[in-house]
Amino acid sequence: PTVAGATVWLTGLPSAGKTTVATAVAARLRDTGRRVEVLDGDAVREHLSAGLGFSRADRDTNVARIGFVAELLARNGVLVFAAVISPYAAARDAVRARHVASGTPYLEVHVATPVEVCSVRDVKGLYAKQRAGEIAGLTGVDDAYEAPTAPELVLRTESSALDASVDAVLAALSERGLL
Ligand code: GGZ
Repeated sequence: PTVAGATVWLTGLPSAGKTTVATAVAARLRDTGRRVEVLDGDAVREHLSAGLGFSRADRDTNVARIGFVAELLARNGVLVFAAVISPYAAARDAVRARHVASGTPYLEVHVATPVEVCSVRDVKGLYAKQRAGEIAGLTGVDDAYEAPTAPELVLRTESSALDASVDAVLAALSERGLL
């Protein structure tokens, strides 16, 4: 039988650590010979979602597109790590429903780094730009973030090391027989 794929959907604020965790988990799994793909919101916005902005409608479209691709890959044996802010619960739930409909394993991971920590990390300088009035509608500051209510896993990156977060994701997959 073909190996089971899965989608691991990492949601959280800008600079929460979604991409860092996704990339690190993917690297570990590639070393074991698994087929792995990372779908990063920021990268997808240069290609599949080029031209989309940060209105609710555009964010929902972006999330739906990434969810569509993730399900295709996961259904075909790939372990997919989607690192996407995905601020709206309804859009995330639709992605989950698409996976459930095809019997494709789906894990939602809330990268729950508080905004106070994210804004100090400020990897891309967005929080500083928002404070300076150069951008508006920054998720978690002056735009919505609807935290997941029933994620399979919550990561507290402000108090645990990257390795511990990676191990937690791997354990969640392993518990479900997906590794
Ligand atoms: C949120 C923004 C914004 C605003 C630009 N709000 O950390 P980054 O910088 O490199 O990646 C973020 C990316 C968000 O893309 P997503 O596809 O993950 O978002 S969503 O799920 O909401 O569609 C961030 C950058 O775009 N960025 N302006 N106002 N993030």
